Amino acid sequence: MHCSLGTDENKANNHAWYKATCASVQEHVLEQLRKTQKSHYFNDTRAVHYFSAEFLMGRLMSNNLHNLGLFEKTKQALLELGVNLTDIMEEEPDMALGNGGLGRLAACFIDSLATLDFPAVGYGLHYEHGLFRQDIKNGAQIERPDSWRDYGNPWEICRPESIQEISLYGYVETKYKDNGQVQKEWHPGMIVKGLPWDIPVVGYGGKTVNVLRLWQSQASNYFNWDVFNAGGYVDAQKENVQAETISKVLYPNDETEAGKQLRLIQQYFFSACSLKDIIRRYKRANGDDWKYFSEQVVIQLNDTHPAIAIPELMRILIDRAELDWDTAWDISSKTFAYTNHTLLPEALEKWPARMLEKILPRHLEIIYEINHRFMEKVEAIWPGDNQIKQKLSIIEEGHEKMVRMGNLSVIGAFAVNGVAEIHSALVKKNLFPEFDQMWPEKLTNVTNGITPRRWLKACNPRLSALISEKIGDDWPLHLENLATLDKYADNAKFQKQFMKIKHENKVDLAKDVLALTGITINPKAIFDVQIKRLHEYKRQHLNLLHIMALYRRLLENPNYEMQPRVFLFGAKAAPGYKLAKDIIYAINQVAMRVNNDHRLKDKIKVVFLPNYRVSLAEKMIPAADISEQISTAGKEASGTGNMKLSLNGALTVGTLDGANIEIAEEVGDENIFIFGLTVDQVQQLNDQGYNPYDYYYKNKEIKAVLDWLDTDYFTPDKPGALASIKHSLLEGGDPYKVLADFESYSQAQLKADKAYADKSLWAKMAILNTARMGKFTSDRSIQDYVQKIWKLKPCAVE
Ligand code: Z16
Repeated sequence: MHCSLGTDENKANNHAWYKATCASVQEHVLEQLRKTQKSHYFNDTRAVHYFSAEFLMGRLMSNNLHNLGLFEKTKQALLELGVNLTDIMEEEPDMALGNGGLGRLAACFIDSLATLDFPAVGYGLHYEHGLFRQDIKNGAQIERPDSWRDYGNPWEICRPESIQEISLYGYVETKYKDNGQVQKEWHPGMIVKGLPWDIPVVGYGGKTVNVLRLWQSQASNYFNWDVFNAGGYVDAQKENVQAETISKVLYPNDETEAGKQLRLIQQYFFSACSLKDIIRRYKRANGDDWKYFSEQVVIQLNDTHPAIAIPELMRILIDRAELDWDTAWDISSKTFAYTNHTLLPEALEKWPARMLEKILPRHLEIIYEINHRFMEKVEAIWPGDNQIKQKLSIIEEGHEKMVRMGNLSVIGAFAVNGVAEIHSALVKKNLFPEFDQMWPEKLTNVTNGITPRRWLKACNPRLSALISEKIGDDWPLHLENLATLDKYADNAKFQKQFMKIKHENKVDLAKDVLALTGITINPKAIFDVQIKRLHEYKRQHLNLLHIMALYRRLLENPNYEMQPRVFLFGAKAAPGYKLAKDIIYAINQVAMRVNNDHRLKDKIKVVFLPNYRVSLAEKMIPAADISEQISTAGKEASGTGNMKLSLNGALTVGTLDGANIEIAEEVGDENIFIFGLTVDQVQQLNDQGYNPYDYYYKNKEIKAVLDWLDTDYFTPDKPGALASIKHSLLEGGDPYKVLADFESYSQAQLKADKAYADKSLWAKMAILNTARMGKFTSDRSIQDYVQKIWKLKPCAVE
């Protein structure tokens, strides 16, 4: 505090203590960072470069302290100074540089890479504003900017010595070399600077410290000189604004983003800066010889967002290094691997060819050439089959020519993976079947995982202590050891200890809920949690309809038997997603009615916690009894919240979708509440023609709750304010089969209710969930990537 803040402890507030503690911790971090970089340099190791438009890091203090093994010491030291570590950790803003699962997955993966001593760099964007802050006003979502760096970020290091410059716009000149060969030269219309900020990534055990390198865009003063000298001072400033807009804000859509120029520029900006950075480092070790590039460098594309890196590397190899096409393609296609995170057709990225031509004219040429050569391959396998050519082409011909980034990624990568068994099977069967036929080894699966350091050790200290007491303290590194807890599942004393901890966590959350919403909840009730982005396919409205059905049952029969239950929601809706916002509004309006209806005698409470984010997840997950994982089968690629909740002893009510299937395999069918249509049954229903009205007329409860939405019961003075939900489920055709799954969902909930009534049974099931989550450590995911795709060797750090 004295040396880095110039503040005296007598006048320090919590924020000053937070900053001072960071400064102290950072000294340890930076010393290990230096040693790590030295070791990687002298061992000249192959490294993975994880390209991701999103890294949802959350807070770093607690994680860094745990991973350095300094948590208890720091807590004690601060206590001696009269300061509470838990309080000052609340001062840290979340680094919310991501939307949801995809961004948080990237954060878990870099934690595991450092923990396992693999040389790795995360590359992304240094957004000035991360995902919007969500306020709830009169039940509706309001978005406000997230300003996570307003008071500085004590963890990040600015690296002006590693600035890169990248080009945009302009035109391509065709030239001829002395030997008659064509040489292309891109004359850019604009140059933008990329300034890297490094966030140290501390592995568990505190040995390896890798970096997350995030690029901030800046105007290039070099380029603006011309304009400036011509007297165009104001115009030059305009261009500065444009350049600095690139890294201003994270796009808040997690599944769709239609044709936004700035988004494409963001993607190219960080991909091109990162590639230049990699090439600079490669050349420092290997000179101008490209022969070893793909032996030293592997680049993982986190979805298609950075797929423009493929033509960018080709451009560098051909136009700059002057390699021939085949040599360049050989290098490039041995460098890139691609992870697919969704099958939703509206989420598969496509860019108008016209837009690419304007912003990246040379890249569009290269994409056409990649496609041309690929089409020859297709012709050789399926001679004369134009339908297959149309389907596999990178270029979609139509009203407007589009570039399909998914096809480009599969063609340009040596490996393509889905994120859970079922998802990868569907990627092969439905999304890319012909590609799978062409390259039977290319498509594969790596099931997602989560870091047990953040998602158990740091967020649930009580349960962590109990586990360590029973099975030793190496489970954060060897999560499969949790299986040893199996033998305590029937032990009455252990059950009591386990459930006492769950209760204490619920008491803590109840305090937070009261402080955040003014709603009082009973820690003895079932805490039923649905936390994830708001999406029709995730079916928060199925949960809501079931809550309304319970409400009706209780009104019709005041003696209706059920365990008291608190339904907790956390969800942000994309700002332009009308129905998602309507569902948030509906949850809040139902909550208002239910929570104030004394006839219910607190049997049901509904809580929507505003501004769901990583740090809020860390409070909700340890307190959850039930985990809602209720997506329409075939739609959720994996899910990762499902793993976090189950690891913390929550029982899943879920469909056979994504990683739920693998969770069920691990915990056993008797320790999970599975319901609903399977992927095949959804398909069948679609084939035979699905009519939601059948369910509306057949099931009285469904009809009653849907009609209820049409009244003003939940929206006094605003009749019909919730009608859009009913409309989407009836006239809208119910694309996500909410009504078809309602009955089965309701029965699964009934089973869960009955199970909770049996304290010992519930405790046993909860313990077995925790005990059987070993598979879902992100360390296992990373080992799978290393073996199947990256082929890395660990590199020890002193
Ligand atoms: C995202 O978070 C995901 C998919 C996607 O296309 C875009 C975003 Cl921002 C999610 C999947 O929906 C989820 O099932 C999966 O667990 C997660 O990515 C990580 O793979």
